[in-house]
Amino acid sequence: MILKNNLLLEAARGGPVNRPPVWLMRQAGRVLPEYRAVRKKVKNFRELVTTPELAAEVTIQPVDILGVDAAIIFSDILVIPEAMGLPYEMIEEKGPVFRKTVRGEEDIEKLEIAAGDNLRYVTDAIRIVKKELNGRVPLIGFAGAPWTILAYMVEGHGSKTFSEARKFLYTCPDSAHRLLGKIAKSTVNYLKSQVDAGADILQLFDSWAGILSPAQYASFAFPYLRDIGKEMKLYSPSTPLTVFAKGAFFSVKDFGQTDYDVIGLDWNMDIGGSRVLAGKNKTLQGNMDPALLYADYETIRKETRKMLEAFGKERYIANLGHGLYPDTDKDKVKFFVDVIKGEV
Ligand code: 1CP
Repeated sequence: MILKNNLLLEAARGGPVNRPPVWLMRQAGRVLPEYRAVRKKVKNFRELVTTPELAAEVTIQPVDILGVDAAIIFSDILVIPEAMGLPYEMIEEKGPVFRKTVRGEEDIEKLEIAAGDNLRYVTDAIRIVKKELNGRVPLIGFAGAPWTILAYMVEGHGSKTFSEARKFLYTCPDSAHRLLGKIAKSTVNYLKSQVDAGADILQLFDSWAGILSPAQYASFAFPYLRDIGKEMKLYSPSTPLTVFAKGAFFSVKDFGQTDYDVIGLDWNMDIGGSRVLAGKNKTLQGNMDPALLYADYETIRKETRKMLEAFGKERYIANLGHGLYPDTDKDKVKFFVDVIKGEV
């Protein structure tokens, strides 16, 4: 299907664009009253994620309401641990909790390699979204990076330090590699099924990249992401790939040598320096501090224009440096998008 708004894919491939595309991490969610209304109709987060019609509805909301240049499929990175045999619960205001965690070799042995069909509810939602969008904007598919998924599987819940997960890397390195290998295989199966269902571009979220040392990242995180990139490029050369390794400024140069087309930056990273590290053939995505959106309109305009200037028009996708905070004013989110589009 021909896309009416192809800005995101053009920018990802390094083609000419008349302005940078914009979308926002966590654009579907509690900032939108329309999302909260749908969320109220279901028992919990999982029901929303596993009901394709509802997941599709909240995926499209930000395209209609905020005017962003892409939709991202409404799901969570934690559907992979669940498909491998570790179900999660999403506790309101707190985040995910796993009843069972990975403690050692025996637990890893029991985990399954997820195949596309365990996650049919996601691919069904993708098919509905693609049909309903009818080519208006591209659809982003996604998955968590193996290290970030391991962190939740071992720790069992969110954490500022993930010290249990980091302990696991030092105390059971061989088991960690076995687990990472299983997660990576599951992730490739899952991403392939998303492409088959119609995802136009894929993003890997390594949200906890920045808590590893460069050496640990080079051993336990980077190679798995690199290989996922390689496999996905072979599987679908026309599907652009994005990697977002939050906090891992030390990884930008290495990702510049991989099959990823787009490198996501958070607001700790220097824009000019990252361009040099990533190299000419990569597109950068990011990187506004989501806390800017608590400021007054004039400050939002000024800081956003500064960001646009620093990145330049070429090979750039405007976004935040991490997900929107749920208590952000929706009008300010829309204003940020409109400044980028040159409309205000
Ligand atoms: O209904 C609700 O309010 C629950 C909040 C919520 C939402 C809306 C969670 C719980 N997940 C999501 C959806 C989600 N998660 C999307 C949807 C698409 C969109 O961006 O609009 C995406 C891409 C994710 C990915 C995700 N989940 C990441 C990677 C990105 C990031 O934020 O770093 C991570 C780390 C998660 C785990 C997760 N899910 C939810 C929470 C609160 C958390 C973080 C928990 C923690 O602090 O460790």
